[in-house]
Amino acid sequence: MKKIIFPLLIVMACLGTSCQKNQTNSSEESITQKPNIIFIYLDDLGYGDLGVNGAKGVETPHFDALANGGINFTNGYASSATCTPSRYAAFTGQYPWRKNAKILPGSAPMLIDTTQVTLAGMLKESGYNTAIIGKWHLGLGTHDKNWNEHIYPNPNDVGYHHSYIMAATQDRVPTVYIEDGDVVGLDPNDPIEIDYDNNFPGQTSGKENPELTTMKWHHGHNSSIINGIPRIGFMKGGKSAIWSDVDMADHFLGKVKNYITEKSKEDKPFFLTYTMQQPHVPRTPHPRFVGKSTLGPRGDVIAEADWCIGELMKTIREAGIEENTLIVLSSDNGPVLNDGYYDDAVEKLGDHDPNGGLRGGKYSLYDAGTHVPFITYWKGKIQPSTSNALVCQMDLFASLADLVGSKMKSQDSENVLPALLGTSKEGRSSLILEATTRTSYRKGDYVLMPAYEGPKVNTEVNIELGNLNELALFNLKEDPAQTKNIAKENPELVQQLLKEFISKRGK
Ligand code: NG6
Ligand code: CA
Repeated sequence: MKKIIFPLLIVMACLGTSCQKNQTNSSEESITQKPNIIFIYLDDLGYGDLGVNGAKGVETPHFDALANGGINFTNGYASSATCTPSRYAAFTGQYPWRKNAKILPGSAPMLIDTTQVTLAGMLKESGYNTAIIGKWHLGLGTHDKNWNEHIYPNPNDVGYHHSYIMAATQDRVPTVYIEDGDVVGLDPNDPIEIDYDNNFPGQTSGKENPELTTMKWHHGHNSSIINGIPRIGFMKGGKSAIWSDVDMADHFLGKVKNYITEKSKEDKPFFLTYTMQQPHVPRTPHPRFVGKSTLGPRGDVIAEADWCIGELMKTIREAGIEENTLIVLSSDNGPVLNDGYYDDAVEKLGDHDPNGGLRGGKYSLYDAGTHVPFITYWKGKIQPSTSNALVCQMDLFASLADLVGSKMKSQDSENVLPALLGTSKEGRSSLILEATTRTSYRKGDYVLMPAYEGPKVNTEVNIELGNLNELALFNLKEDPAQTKNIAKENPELVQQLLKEFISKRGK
């Protein structure tokens, strides 16, 4: 891979005040400048949820434009079938099971150690402005943090210059935005208190006061009621800081647009992590998106997310940086329909298949748990194509390090930059995948799934978990729906894969 250089000439050319600093003025510049990088990370978006991957009942023209104008990966993976572990891997380049990463409550302390290498930190050290806007869900501060004071550590202590986030998920307290470690809009006379075990005396809850809710809980989600929505965890106070659910997409998008517009004027390139909340529960489309799909709120928030991506692209074009910006888009885990609220996701599904033909879903060790939309886009640099290269979000660290000429390394991240830029169809040769602490081993077209105890189906969400009675081998190319266990016919291959898996997994 040719190293990207930043010639003195361009640096000098950009020293003049009238220079549009970060813009691409010539094709020569576009290959010599370090590009801006935007990582768009959806929450629970399935492989089949995009028009380009076969979605029905929801149109996704802006997602599709990125996929059709860039590379649409048919073997793109999150490291895990749930959020916190996948984000941990994507942001650090390390397998999440090394850290025992699991879905965190909103009160959890920061999972990433401040001494750890991170993707954002590597890019910061390589001269980038770095920011995260959207969902975090990797813990904040310490165990005994006080939400009414500056929270340390926060994303700014693990590589980001700027952060504007929600702490965990839209369904978890605290339901407030946090900017650079401080709750936004907090009235000191109405302090926030958070408890994940016990309610505060005199406060209502979804469990005891279902009549006060405007969105009904199906399982879990019966603690504090905020904006009519019963949440996970109890929260008291902080009224002036509480977010508006239906405005969340616009709110984060506004921050994203401002960031892009401002930073595109600076000498430095920027790395923006835009972690969108859709289509995770509670699905609260802005009223102008209600009914945009035939799928109910789940489809409507996908349409809303699609519109946001269109707005982001418009902002990039207006800033004149489209040819100098690499966009990577993916999702933190596979899809789920009923994830705890009655919101018609099941009833209005019609013939839409969020899994895109894959088996399982969120929480599952089957393929749909981790096999997600994965797109790279860079106008003028990436030739439109589809790629079956095996790539994982965890590989962003090593790949982008190569792109920007950084020598930093992270334990499990592999350099798949040629695949991400489309100059090669080769990705990684193998990958360990994780679902709620269980792991499987992907190698080439095969996946080896060990036997695990536990329920076959999570009946609340109606997803097959991939707890098999006996070890299984599937050929995902020939059998993407994992219907035929071919372990018995391939004893040597099984032995070989098992050996590799055990040596890499360490058990
Ligand atoms: C589960 C929640 C689910 C969702 C998930 C996290 C219940 C019963 N279910 O525990 O609704 O919030 O955690 O999703 O509480 S993730 O995409 O952030 O991993
Ligand atoms: Ca998720």
